[in-house]
Amino acid sequence: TRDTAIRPTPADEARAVLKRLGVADAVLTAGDRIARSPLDGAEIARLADTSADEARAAIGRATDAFARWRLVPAPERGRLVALIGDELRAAKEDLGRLVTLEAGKVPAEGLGEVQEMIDICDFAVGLSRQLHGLTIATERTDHRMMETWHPLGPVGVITAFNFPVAVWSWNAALALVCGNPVIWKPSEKTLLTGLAVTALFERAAKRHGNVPDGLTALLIGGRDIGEILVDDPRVPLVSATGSTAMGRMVGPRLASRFARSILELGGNNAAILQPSADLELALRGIAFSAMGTAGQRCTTLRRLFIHDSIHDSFLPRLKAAYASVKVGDPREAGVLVGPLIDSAAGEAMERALAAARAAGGTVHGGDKVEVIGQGAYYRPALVEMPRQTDIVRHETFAPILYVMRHHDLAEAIAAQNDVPQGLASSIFTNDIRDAERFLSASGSDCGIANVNIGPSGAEIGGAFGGEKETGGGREAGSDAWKAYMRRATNTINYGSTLPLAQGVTFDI
Ligand code: UN1
Repeated sequence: TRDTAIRPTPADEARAVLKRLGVADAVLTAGDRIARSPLDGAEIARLADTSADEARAAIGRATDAFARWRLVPAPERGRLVALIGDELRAAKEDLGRLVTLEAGKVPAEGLGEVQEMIDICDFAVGLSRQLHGLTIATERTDHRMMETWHPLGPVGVITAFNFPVAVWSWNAALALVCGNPVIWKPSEKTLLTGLAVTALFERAAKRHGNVPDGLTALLIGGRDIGEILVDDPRVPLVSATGSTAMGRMVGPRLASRFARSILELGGNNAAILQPSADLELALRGIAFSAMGTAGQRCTTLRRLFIHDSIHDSFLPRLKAAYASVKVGDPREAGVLVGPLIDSAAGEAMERALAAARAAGGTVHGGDKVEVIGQGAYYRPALVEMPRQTDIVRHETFAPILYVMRHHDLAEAIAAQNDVPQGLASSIFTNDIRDAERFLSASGSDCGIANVNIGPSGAEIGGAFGGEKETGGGREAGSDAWKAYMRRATNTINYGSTLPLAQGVTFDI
């Protein structure tokens, strides 16, 4: 369009934004790891990998930083996170734009991701005065029993391309107020946002004035560098977001050295549409959850179960929404669906659609669209499936929504739960029995279960994560902070006798 003709290339724009965010030009030509924009597939920078020795040295510095940071009072640690929040507010526009240029999100979602970072910083600052344990009634006279939460140690954070900065912040904001250093290995596909966030952290640390050297580190590299974090005994917790395949590698290795893990892996999120639903509201909720972020959220809606009685009237409305959504350069006004992260993601989408067709599915949309350069742009696909076949039970990280019919709620809940993943789920209904059934012990088996909103777009105030192959971890709000601390149970005897628990006697 005319609009694109006068626009700078994504690479030029990204370099200008990086400069404003404080990333030195020299860093962008320091090595041969290529950073690309999904908007056109073109190269933005060539970065230097972190060597294995450098990664181990960073873990060493974090270990030293831990010895100091754990002694800093928690609210004073919170002051650092407040300053990170300030820096994020000031840089919101630029960092949001960089998310658009490096991850392909439309501007509202790029900015939304930075807002999510600001929100978790605010949450963590409040938390820095609320890291409290319980006082528990003891069975013994003149005794007191309580629990104390202590800092844990350096936390490894492995993040995915689709939320290149927010997921770091969920982990880092909590870890830092909890007294822990943070060593971050971002996705190889989104290293530039990692560099920008690191520059922003360094400004906040300088303003704080009491931040030990090595409190945070950024590791640039592939799987080998992630493995160093996973295997190093000085790292007691690794929080990893990504594929189930990655989790299968990381989880057992952490377990074998008795380290903790927070795993946020695949999702295969569903919505159940009941006859009593507000269909206008449901249509919007489904459209956003299924097509937003080009289907590349862990929480993206991938399966829709429509009640038989409304199926034939609702489906045409959904098809119309799919046909009208604008796919293109996310910088262009009105575009709601940007590119997939790379051509491999596009090929995976094509393969999934072929498998769906082979299994009896009818595919609407899903065609490749030429936009700029080598960008992997696809129209979102709506796929009518006769039943929940293997491809439906598999997570394809692309905008594909499988639609199926159901006759009653029990059948729909059983189908929704009959997948290996357990992240997010939702029901659209105005019937209180349906809603409560869905939320009950015999309802959705997911970590997130919503009523009258889609499965994606969670606020940070709740604990985020899911069950089964999703990995079981919880991040962000509620009491997720407890995973980043070590709990000590303390029993104090302030009397002059020594009563033993359970009435045991031991007279010497
Ligand atoms: C993810 O896709 O990795 O609920 C996280 C949401 C966002 C986070 C998604 N707040 O969609």
